[in-house]
Amino acid sequence: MNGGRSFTFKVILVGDGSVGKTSLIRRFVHNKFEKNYLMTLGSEITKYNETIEGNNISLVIWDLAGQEGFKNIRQNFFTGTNAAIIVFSHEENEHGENSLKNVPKWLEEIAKHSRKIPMMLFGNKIDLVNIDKLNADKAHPKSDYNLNKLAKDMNFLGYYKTSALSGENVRDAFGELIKELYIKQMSIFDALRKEL
Ligand SMILES: Nc1nc2c(ncn2[C@@H]2O[C@H](COP(=O)(O)OP(=O)(O)O)[C@@H](O)[C@H]2O)c(=O)[nH]1
Ligand SMILES: [Mg+2]
Repeated sequence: MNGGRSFTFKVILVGDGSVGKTSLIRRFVHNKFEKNYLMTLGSEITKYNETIEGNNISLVIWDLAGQEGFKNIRQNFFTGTNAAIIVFSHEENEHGENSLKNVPKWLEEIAKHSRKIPMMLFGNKIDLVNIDKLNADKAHPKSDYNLNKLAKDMNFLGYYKTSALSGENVRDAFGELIKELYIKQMSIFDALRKEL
């Protein structure tokens, strides 16, 4: 019997400004997309609850709000986090390109501040690009081939192409992370139970 436990996981979203972190959280938690909203300074916290096999899973999702410079992020943003999502943008301009180039910097920042945690890579704003065209050229830095390889080399759990605007893959991508956190937690419980 595993029923009725409650687990709380802290998940952080990082990535350059404007890649769509806040929009992804809104899409996932409220199934909404808004073009304009007020940006606040600091970090914003959104709660999300789900039941798996009769167990209550609470995600506490931390979002950087308007202070995405690597150096500016305070320690308590990272402290105690159970998972991280690094977001870049697929938009085809300098901002989009830089957001991908900065992924290793975000990874370093996470490694510096927290222990080894599950991480996912989201390539957002997929609605703005022609994915078939990207994938037709395997050598393209943003082809599935190259980004899956990058995700593997950097020890991400996986790479997901998302759109907060259309909602494409958002539920699946967050769902995969929740499943991973849940399975990991349950295996710890099972190991402990065997010791008793
Ligand atoms: N086309 C498109 N625009 C998006 C998407 N996600 C976010 N945006 C827009 O990109 C801008 C920045 O989004 P925001 O969520 O504030 O990014 P953040 O700074 O990383 O939190 C806003 O104008 C959003 O409406 C997406 O998937 N597709
Ligand atoms: Mg934001």
